[in-house]
Amino acid sequence: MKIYFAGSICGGRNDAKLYEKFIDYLKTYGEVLTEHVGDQSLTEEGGDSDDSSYIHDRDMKWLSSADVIIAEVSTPSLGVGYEIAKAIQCNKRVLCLYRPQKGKKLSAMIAGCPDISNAEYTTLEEAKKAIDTFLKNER
Ligand code: 6IA
Repeated sequence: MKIYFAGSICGGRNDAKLYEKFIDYLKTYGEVLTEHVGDQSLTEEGGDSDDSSYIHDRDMKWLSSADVIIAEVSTPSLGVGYEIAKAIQCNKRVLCLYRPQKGKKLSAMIAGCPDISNAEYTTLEEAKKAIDTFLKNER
C-alpha cells in the first residue's frame, strides 16, 4: 500500500516530531511516499529543495499514485489543505487526524467535508487506533 502522509511545513513545524512518529507507524502498513514531512531538519524555511515547481509537481505525482492520504491537521497549513482537496478530487480515501487544542478550531472546510474521515485524538495511541480503523480494509 502507498500512503501519502501530509503535515505542515511552511505552516509551522511544532508537530514535526509527532509527524515522524506517525510516519514510523504508517510504515508498518506500507510505503510512506512523503517521509520528509517528518524530517526534523526540514524547517518552515526549507531544507528539502527551494524549487517550488519541482516540489509541487513531484508531490502531486506522489499524491496521484497513493492509495490513501493521511493528514495531520492540528497545525493549519495551506499546502495540507490543498493536498486534501486534490486527493478528494482524485477520489482517494482521506483520513484527517486532529488534536483539539484550547482556543483553536478545526476549519469547517475539513470538519464539515463529507468526503473526509475525521478523527480527533489526544494521545498517540488514540491516533494509532484511528489509523488502524481507517486502514483495516486496505492491507
Ligand atoms: O503549506 P505547507 O508548506 O505547510 O504544506 C505542507 C505540505 O505540502 C506537506 O504535506 C508536503 O507534502 C507539501 N510540501 C510543502 N513544502 C514542501 C517541501 N519543501 N518539500 C516537500 N513537500 C512539501 C519545502 C520547501 C519550502 C519551505 C521552500
